[in-house]
Amino acid sequence: MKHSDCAPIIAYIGLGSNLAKPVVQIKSARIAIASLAGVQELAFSSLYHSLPMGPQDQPDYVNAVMGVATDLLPMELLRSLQHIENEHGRVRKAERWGARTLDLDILIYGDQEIDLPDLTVPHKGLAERSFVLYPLFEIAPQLLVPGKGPIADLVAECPLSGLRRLE
Ligand code: ROI
Repeated sequence: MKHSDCAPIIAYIGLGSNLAKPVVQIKSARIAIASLAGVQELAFSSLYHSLPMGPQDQPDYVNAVMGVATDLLPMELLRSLQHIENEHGRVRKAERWGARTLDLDILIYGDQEIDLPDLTVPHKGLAERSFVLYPLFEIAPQLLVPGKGPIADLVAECPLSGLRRLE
């Protein structure tokens, strides 16, 4: 759906997977996101290998960040991303921070700070998560993270914690 006559918003989406061939999941999700009506891909980071944050008895992750221009409202974008997660066999388990085939998070939505029951933007864990910050910095080195400041400053304060680029 297109909202009013507003210019498209630049948004950044975090992608993560640690089940069922994570690289395949991430590449397939990229195509699905770019195919959404009202979403246009602007940039896609390298793929990164990362150690699990949270419970350690789960496989390592593959992470990436995608930049898009979108006409979708934040909740429309969220619902579309959740639909793609479900199509990729995502099963929501009771365990917090467990393994997942595909996780799609809205990291940034223009310059907006959003605090809704189902959606917090910028993403809550952004500043502490190397697997989000470094790929985001790769594709948007000049970004100002709403409420938090320049991405370069956040990266400088965030240890790599085992993150490495794939390929
Ligand atoms: N850990 C890593 N390395 N990458 C993720 O994408 C990721 N996603 C999560 C939790 C379970 C917090 N840990 C993660 O949701």
